[in-house]
Amino acid sequence: MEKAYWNKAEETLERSALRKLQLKRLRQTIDWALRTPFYKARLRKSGISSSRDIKHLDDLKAIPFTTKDDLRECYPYGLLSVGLKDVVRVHTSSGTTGTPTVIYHTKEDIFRWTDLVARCIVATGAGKKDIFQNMMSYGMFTGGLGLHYGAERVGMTVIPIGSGNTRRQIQLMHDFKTTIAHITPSYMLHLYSKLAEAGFAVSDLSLKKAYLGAEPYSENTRKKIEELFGVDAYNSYGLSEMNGPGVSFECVYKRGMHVWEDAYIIEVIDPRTLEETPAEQEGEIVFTTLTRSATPLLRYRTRDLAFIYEGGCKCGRTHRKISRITGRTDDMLIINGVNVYPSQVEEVIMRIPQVGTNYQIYLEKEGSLDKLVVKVEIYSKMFKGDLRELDALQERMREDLCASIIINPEIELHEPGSLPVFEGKAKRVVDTRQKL
Ligand code: DLL
Repeated sequence: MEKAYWNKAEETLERSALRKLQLKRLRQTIDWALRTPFYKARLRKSGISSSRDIKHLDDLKAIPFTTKDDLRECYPYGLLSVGLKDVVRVHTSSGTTGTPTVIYHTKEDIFRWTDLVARCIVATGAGKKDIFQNMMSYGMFTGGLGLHYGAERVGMTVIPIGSGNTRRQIQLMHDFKTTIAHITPSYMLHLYSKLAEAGFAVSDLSLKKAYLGAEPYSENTRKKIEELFGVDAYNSYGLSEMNGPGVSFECVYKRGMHVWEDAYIIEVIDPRTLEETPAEQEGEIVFTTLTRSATPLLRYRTRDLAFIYEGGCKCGRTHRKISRITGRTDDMLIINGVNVYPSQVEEVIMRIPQVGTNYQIYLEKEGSLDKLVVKVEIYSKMFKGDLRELDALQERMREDLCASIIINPEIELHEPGSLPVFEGKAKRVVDTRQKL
């Protein structure tokens, strides 16, 4: 396989040189952080009053974690480390669950972020000849602008349509012969269910790759999307606190996502003990920014669960890889005392071929007990067949799920297009249980 890089020297930097660079950049980041009211107070408490107090990378571990709540308390300017005149862009979280979190960028910060995104794109084998349809929303959400800038830097032809308006998406994909879609996995599945209605078949499109991210999804969902569209689907992970997309992306070997370690220090911790997990063991991902001057973040707890792969990659990149995100410390459901992650449910149902493109996990109270209902859309041809086939399918799903999550769910089979659709991040879980 041909090895293409955006910046070979940076992407294949020898590990010891990479660590040296991390230390240099960590010191710089500490100096930036000390200019913010929040970190000035916090770092002084940990005995750090200048970057000279950081002698080794391990000294980072003496610094307390930063949490989403810290970011909220700092709203709006508590984490700004440069003068506002140097800020060229602001991104905030949606703020639907309280005070938003805000991240500022200088011109150089945006340049460096864009470069990371360009690395990701080239790592998938894409380049100037590609037609890139950006179906992630633009605006405060980082998915749209983040990839947009990177795609332009690489020199691809960008269609900045944003999310939604499915018919138009399909029409433009056809007319402009789009080769790469940037999209959430749930919206990609929805798009498939609308193809025929829009008067097209997959064979009318020129799609070669899909960049899927911004929400959790299973390996079986990736496979399904690859089969339905005949594309190579790449996993893309990032979060607005770390700029957005461009933190971590799969290369053509698709075994884990490279984390750009010259821009981020990654740690994996046990969320209960806060100790580092042993090699290749799953835990909560913690990131420290190394190249963002306007809003440096030290040891930010993402709440996302994954592990770091040991060893190198056939692509030659020396930056380590993380696994698919298996859940979040805050999305675990406790159903009659049993811990269940929504991703476990998706993993099981998406390997059943009759399952269509949408599903929902529904929780309700039945007396004093919790009841789990999994609502699944299945292909319409199933409803035209023998009723016994439907019963058998329902039973198989129930058995498979029961074996995986140790809960006996009720399965509801739905016609295509009947469950709620999301053009951005999907809301898969509806929990109607009274929270006491
Ligand atoms: O979702 C940034 C992004 C945009 C990533 C486009 C990839 C593509 P936020 O809105 O801040 O930023 O949401 C970040 O989404 O902490 C994860 O819980 C989840 N997430 C993002 N990518 C993935 C992924 C963007 N590939 C939060 N797999 C993160 C699983 C993901 N979860």
